Amino acid sequence: MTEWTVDHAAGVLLAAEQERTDRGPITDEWPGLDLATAYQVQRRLIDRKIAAGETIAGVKLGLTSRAKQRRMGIDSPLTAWLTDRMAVRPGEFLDLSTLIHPRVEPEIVFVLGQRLSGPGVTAARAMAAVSEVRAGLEIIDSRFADFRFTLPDVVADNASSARFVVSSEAHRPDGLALDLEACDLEIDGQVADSATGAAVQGHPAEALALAANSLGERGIDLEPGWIVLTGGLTDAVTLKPGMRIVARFTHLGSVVLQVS
Ligand code: OOG
Ligand code: MG
Repeated sequence: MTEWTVDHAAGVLLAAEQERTDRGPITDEWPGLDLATAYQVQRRLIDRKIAAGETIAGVKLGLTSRAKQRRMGIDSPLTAWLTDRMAVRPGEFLDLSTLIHPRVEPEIVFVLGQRLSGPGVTAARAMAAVSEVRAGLEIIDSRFADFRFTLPDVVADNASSARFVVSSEAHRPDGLALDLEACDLEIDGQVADSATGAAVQGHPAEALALAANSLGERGIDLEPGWIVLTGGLTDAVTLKPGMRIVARFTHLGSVVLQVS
């Protein structure tokens, strides 16, 4: 019998990512995996990536919209880590053979100009720390078969993080009504889904505050220069070879991903 530990779980998830194989939920084999331990697994996994030369690019929120919560059957938002190795330039081709079963989702992205230390961060304070707002696409790739997982599983798996694209166009936050900001998700020229920023916790600034507060409880600050992905606005779409995906926003501009 396997002795499940934080270290073992991190190793299992890293191996699945490297070998591009999916597996059953960890909680099937380790029912004792609770949320706090799952965040330790997530941290261990990132520490191993850092030891292997990756650097932290920022953080992401997951399951902040009803569309995502409904689809995944989990109604609590979570946080996870982004590294430099996950960044894909806008318009760059994504090679599907490097991933397991990737899906894409449009997101509103913040770049931080100031440190944010929770708990106690309000949406207004969070927004004041933002230097830029950008359009984004996140490519998620659960290490669990069929994206079937419980909350501790998906937390341990760094919230299915795989790749992300951030628009080169940047906007100052003042004057933007991000709850009203609309986004069409276009697949090969057809609008597949659409939403407004209000889909994410009522306002993306609430999602940023949530990240600052939940990381703050674990003694982690959000650092200047970090990117924050505020969570999928719509349900995610499965990527297929040759697809061209555009997240087209009303004021933030567009961001494109090409699949090879
Ligand atoms: C979990 C990751 C969720 C989001 O933006 O809601 C996420 C998943 O759906 O596999 O990235
Ligand atoms: Mg996401």
